Amino acid sequence: MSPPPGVFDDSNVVQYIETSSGGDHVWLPFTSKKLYTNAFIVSPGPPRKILLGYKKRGFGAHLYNGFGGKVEDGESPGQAALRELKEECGVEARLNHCGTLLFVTTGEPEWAFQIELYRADAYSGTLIESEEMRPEWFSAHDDHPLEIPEIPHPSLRPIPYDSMWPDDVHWLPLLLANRPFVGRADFVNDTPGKYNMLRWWFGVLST
Ligand code: 8OG
Repeated sequence: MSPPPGVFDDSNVVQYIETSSGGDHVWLPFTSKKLYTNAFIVSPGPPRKILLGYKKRGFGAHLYNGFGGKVEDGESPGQAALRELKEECGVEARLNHCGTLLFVTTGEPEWAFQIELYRADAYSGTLIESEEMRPEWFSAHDDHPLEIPEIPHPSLRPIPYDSMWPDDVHWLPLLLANRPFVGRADFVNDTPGKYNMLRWWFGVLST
C-alpha cells in the first residue's frame, strides 16, 4: 500500500503499519503545510534513557513530548529544532534528523502540520524547567523487537505513552531503534484539547 497523500512517496519507503480506528475514514483534505520540529535526547547510558518534557500550557498541554515548535520565517527546520530545544529545556545538542510526520485535524481543513523529528545521543549545558516544559527522564529500554532488550532501571519510569499524543506509540520505538521513518495521522477534535486518531500510517525508510 502506498503512503497516504502528503507523505513523500519515495520508492524506498516500505510499509511499517497501516490501520484505521474509524473503519472506512478517508484521509482528510488540506491545502498547505505548516512546518514544526520535535527533538528527543536519548542518552545511551546505562541506563539508557530518553528526555521528555511535560507540556505545561498551550497546544498539547499536560502531555509528555519531545522539545520543539514552529519553524519561523528564515529558519531551516534544523535551526528551529536547536532553538526550540534551547528555549524549552536550556540545552544544546548535535541533532540528527530521523523522521517526518504529517498531522491533519478536522476543523483545520486548510492546514496539515508537518513535523520534522530529530534525535541526539548527548547534550551540553544544564537542563532547566522553562515556562512551557518540565524536562524528565524516562527509561528508554524498549520492547521493540529490533532492540537488544535491556533491564529497565528501577529509578526510571517507563515511557508514559498514556500521557502522550496517541500516535507516538507507533513511531517513538522507531526513533529509539534509529530507524528513519515517515508517517501521517489524521485526528478528530470533538472536545476542546482532546484529539482522537481517525486514521494513521507509518513507513520505515529502507535506507
Ligand atoms: O509550539 P508548540 O509547542 O505549540 O508546537 C507543537 C509541538 O507539538 C511541536 O513540537 C509539534 C508537536 N506535535 C504536534 N502533533 C504531535 C503529535 O501527534 N505527536 C507529537 N509527539 N508531537 C506533536 O503538533
